[in-house]
Amino acid sequence: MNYENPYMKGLTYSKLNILETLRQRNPLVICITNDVVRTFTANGLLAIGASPVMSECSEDLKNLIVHASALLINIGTLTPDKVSYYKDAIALAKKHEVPIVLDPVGCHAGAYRLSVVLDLIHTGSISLLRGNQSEIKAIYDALNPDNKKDDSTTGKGVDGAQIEDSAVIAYRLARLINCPVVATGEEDYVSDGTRVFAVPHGHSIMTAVTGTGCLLGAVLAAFFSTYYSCKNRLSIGEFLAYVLAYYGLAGESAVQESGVKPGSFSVAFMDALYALDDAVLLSENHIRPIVVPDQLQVYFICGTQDTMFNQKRLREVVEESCRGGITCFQFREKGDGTLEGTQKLELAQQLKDICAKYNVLYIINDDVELAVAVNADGVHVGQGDMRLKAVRNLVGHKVVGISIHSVDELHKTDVVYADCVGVGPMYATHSKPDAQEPCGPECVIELQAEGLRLPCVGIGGITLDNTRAVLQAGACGVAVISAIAHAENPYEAALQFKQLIFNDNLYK
Ligand code: TZP
Ligand code: MG
Repeated sequence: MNYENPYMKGLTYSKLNILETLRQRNPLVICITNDVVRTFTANGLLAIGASPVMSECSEDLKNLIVHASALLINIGTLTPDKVSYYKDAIALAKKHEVPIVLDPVGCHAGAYRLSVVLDLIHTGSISLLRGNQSEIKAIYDALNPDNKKDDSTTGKGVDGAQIEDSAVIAYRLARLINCPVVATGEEDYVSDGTRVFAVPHGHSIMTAVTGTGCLLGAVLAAFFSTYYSCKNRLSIGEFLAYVLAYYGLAGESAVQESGVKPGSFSVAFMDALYALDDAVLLSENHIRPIVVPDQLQVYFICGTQDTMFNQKRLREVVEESCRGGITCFQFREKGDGTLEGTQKLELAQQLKDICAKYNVLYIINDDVELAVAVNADGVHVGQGDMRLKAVRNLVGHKVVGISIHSVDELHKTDVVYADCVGVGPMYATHSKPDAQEPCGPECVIELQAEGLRLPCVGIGGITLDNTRAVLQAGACGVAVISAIAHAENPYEAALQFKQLIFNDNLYK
C-alpha cells in the first residue's frame, strides 16, 4: 500500500512486530496455575520467547515479583487454602505494578469456583480476564443486576440477532469490571470495553489437548506486558486480538504438520508457537472488527462548527457528554471556517484522549488519514467520500461506518467493507446544510427488509421525543448533534438519552 498521510509529515510507521518484541523482551511470567498444566504452560511460554516461573507461596512470590512482567492466576485445581494465596498475590502484584491475568477455570460449573472468581474480580486489580465462553457468561450473569429479566443478551431487533452473544457479553463484562475480557471458543472474542474483535483461528483438535486454554492465559499475560510498545498504533483490544490470532494460527499450522492427532499435535503446537513470525501473523490473520448494538446506543457527533468555532467549548461538550453516558463520539469537522492540518490533528488527539478516559468509541468523520494518525477507533464516510474498499485498506481493523439514505444507496454500497451504518436524515435537521430530504424511521425498516444486517443508527433531527420511533424501526441507537451540542447542559442531555435507551426497557 503506497499512500502519503498528510498528518505524518514524512514520518512513516514501521511494520508491527508484536512477536519480535516479545522475543526480545523475554518477559518473566509468574504462573500460579493448576496441577494439570504446569509443564505444558512452562514449555509453551518458553516456546513463545517468554520466561516462566511457577510459584506456590507468598514468601516465594515476594522475592520473585520484583523481577516479573506479568502474573497469571489460574484457579484450575482450586482448594480453600489457595484463595488467600491468590489474594496475597494480587496485592503484591498490584503493589509492584505487575499486570494480573485471571483464568477463571470451570467457574460456570460450580458455585464455589464462581464465588472465588467474583471475589478476585472485586479486588478491582485484575488487568485481563481470559475464559472460555461459558465461564465468561457465568461471570457476566452473576454480575449483571438486570440479567434476570434480560434473557437475550444481544438486545432487540434484527441487528442484535446478527451478533454473537459472546461478543456482546465480552463487551459488557469488560465495561462492568473495567478490564479487557477474552472469551474463547470456536471463534474467540475480545473486548477492552471500547472495541470488540472476533478472531476465527485455531482448530478443534486443540480442545482435545489439556492445557491449551490454560497456556493461552499465560501467553496473553506475557504479551500484555509488552503492549506499551505498540500502544500508539493499536488499542489494547486489537493488540490482544493479534495475540489470539497468533495462538490460533500456530494451532492451524501445527495441524498441518501433525494431522488431527492429539499427541503429535501437542508437540507440533510448541514448534509452531516457536516458529511463527510477525509477517505470517500480519498477512494471515482474519481478525474481524465487530460493532455490537450497545456501542451505538447514544452516538454523539460534533465539530467546532457546532460550538460556535470555540475549541474549548467543544472539548467541554465532549467531556460532559461522555460523563453523561454517550457510547460513541464522532469528530465531524466540516464546513467553512473549520480546522485543518495541525490544528485539526491536535484537537482530534485531545478529543480522543477524552473519549478514551470514558471508554467511548471514537470515530473520525471523512478523514481516513487523520483517523490513522491519531489511532482513532474508526472512521465514518458518506456516499460521496472515499470508497469503502479503499477506506478498509487504509484503516485495517478500525470501525468503518457508512451513511445510507435509501434502498437505492444501499444497492450502490459495498457493505462488506463496513461495520455499521448511519441512516438518515430521519427528520429535518439544521446541522447539515446539504442534508437530503428526511427519510423517516421507515427507512431503517426498508433497508433491513432489503437485507441490511449491519447495526444501524438513525441520524438527523433526533430528539428525546422521536428516539423511541427510531429504535422501534430497528436501529440500535440514535446519532445526534444539536440535541446534545446545543443543549443548555450537555451532560444532562446525554444522560437523558442514555436513560431513555438503557432503562426504558427498549432493549429488553
Ligand atoms: N447526517 C445526516 S443528518 C446530520 C448528519 C451529520 C446532522 C444531524 O444533526 P442533528 O442536529 O442531530 O439534526
Ligand atoms: Mg462525508
